[in-house]
Amino acid sequence: MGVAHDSIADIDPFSDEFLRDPFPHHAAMRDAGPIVRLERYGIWAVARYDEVFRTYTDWETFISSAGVGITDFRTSPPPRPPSIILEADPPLHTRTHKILARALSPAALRSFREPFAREAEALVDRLLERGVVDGSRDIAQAYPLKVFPDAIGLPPHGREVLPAYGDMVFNFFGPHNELFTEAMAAAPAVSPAIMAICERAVVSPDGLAANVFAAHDAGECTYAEAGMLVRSLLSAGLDTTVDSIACALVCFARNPDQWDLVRANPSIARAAFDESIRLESPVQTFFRTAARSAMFGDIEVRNGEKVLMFLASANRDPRKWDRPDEFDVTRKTGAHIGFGAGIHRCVGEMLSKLEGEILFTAFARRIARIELLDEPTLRFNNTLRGYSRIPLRLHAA
Ligand code: OVV
Repeated sequence: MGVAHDSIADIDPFSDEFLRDPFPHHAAMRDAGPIVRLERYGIWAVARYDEVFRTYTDWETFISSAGVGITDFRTSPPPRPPSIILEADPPLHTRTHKILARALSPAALRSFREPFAREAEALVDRLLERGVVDGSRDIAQAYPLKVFPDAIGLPPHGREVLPAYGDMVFNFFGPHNELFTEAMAAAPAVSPAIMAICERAVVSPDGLAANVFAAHDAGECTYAEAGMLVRSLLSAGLDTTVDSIACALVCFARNPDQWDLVRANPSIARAAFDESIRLESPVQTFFRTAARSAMFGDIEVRNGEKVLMFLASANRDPRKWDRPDEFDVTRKTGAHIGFGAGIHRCVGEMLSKLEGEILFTAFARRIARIELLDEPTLRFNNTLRGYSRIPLRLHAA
């Protein structure tokens, strides 16, 4: 499984060659030590489960306020105002996280079960009528692009910029390569359009955005901060879920025995969705910046240095997982790091899982087989793993 590298130091985790099949490269980095130096970018990288977990949870040493991409905000200012939750440390992070955690609480999400299920049933009707579909466009994009902006309470107009915005945000965390440049070309058109739909006047009074603006009414943040937090929902919540659903479809198609288990017991649809997130890690990486010296074995990371965390590699570390490369819908996935860990663990996790659960429960009841008609096409991104095309034939149950 391992690939030979003349030198681990030469690895470029943002190259097409790496992104096409990152997993053997992850194994090589894990085997090389608890932390490795990637000379091309002058950064450190952690690829083992324990070290990714440590870097995530020791937020006082490994800070987010200098950016969670390769760029250090302290020396090179970001192209968009920093996120006040993702790119923030306590005490600011503590305050903003509380606001979004409440806006997205299980109680707040409960009311979405019914509309999400209705959309899932209607989608399955349309899919089965056609039989042959593109799982990327017709399922992975179509479903979240409808239910997520509805849940936020976005107006119907303006939503079309959301995919290009996500592409921009997640490519931005990487180096200034072609992926970065191409995605950023959309910024002048997309960024103002995004800001325009983060205004209280345009969102519905009963969506998740309204919950965030209610925190402003309660004196917990300024109006501008509430708008910034709505922007965070739009940045973080759509592409990630699109790619999660795409990855799950590919897992189910490649492992029909596992899909049969879900069909036999649709109540495991949510767990199966989570296992596909462990295996594929739609969010592959994030960076931290050392705010003080830290030791990994006998290697010192110095104040100011960037550390790249390979979530995807932690999720397949054989030091942590039994049969790590196998898709097993009965696996206990609770410890996976696909949603992060510690104070920066995904605040929208429950919303994402609700979308996956409801969509794949509807699939499990009505679709006997998810057949891959041809190799799916990966969509390269500096942070995300997803697919631009998944040719499928869906067989009715
Ligand atoms: C987790 C995440 C990803 C991308 C953007 C943001 C958060 C944000 O807060 O803007």
